Amino acid sequence: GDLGFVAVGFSGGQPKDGVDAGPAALIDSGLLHEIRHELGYRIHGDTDVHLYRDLVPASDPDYRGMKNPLTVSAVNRELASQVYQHASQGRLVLTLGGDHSIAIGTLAGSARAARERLGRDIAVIWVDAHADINTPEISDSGNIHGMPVAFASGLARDDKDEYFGWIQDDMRVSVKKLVYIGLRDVDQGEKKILREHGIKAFSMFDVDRHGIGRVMEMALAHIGTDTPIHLSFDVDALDPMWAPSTGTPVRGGLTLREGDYICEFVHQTGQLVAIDLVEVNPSLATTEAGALETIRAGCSLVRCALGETLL
Ligand code: DIR
Ligand code: MN
Ligand code: MN
Ligand code: MN
Repeated sequence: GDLGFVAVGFSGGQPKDGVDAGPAALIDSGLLHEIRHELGYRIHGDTDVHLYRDLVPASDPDYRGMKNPLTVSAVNRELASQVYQHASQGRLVLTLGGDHSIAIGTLAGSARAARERLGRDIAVIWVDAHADINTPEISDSGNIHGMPVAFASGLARDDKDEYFGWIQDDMRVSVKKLVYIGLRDVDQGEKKILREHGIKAFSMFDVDRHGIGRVMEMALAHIGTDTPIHLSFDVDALDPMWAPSTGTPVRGGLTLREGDYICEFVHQTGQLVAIDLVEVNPSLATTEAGALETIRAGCSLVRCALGETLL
């Protein structure tokens, strides 16, 4: 198959340094080599990590409580067009982050391309300990990596282009076709949004109750079997036992095997159009081994989403 590749070394959606080095760490551990030579994909797009330094303004004051709003908006606007270009050529798009704010751009690009090319709305499977659906007004932190689903779906909007006003109707995703898996640290205001919009969410309680196999069947039943799927995977969905080197680890998460299963299952639908793998921060583990484990876990998730472990 043809794979569109984008590596985004970006950390402006949250306060901790180091997540910008995530893509390089994943690439250095051999991920692209495996994708090319073991999985047999043709990789398109440049395999350098994009830092988008030229897009960072001299001054970027808080706006509506958001931190680094001009920077995050500008980087995502550029990223949306890169993802769109890959997707509109029929490539499966793999984006390596970076913090999760980059999903504003990846979702915008893949939503627009799917509408244009396939005449379809994309479904989003968001695998995360967190819901990332804060609007600027309800966010406690002001960190935009806690807001991407709100902007991508239009629950949060701004009419100024430089503050995400560039997100047009055909770039938006519907909360009706959104499914969460792995949630266990959701803010009060976010819970209210999930409830009021009837958003489908499988928390760790549901994973324990039904098992990951049944959860994936229910997730697919919700979005429908013939819908293009964008998988956005925050590595902090995994238990810190498997992925300690991430900005906001939360105990009681998915096992590596459950994470891999989600990716395998989504691959097997044949409907996967885009994958994001985000929040790998190699500098946060307390031990070198912790960083390596997290990178290994991230590579495993990507390989599973690309079909490696299926016979
Ligand atoms: C929190 C944390 N809900 C926030 N979000 C994180 O800042 O909005 N997302 N860590 O991955
Ligand atoms: Mn998270
Ligand atoms: Mn909070
Ligand atoms: Mn996230």
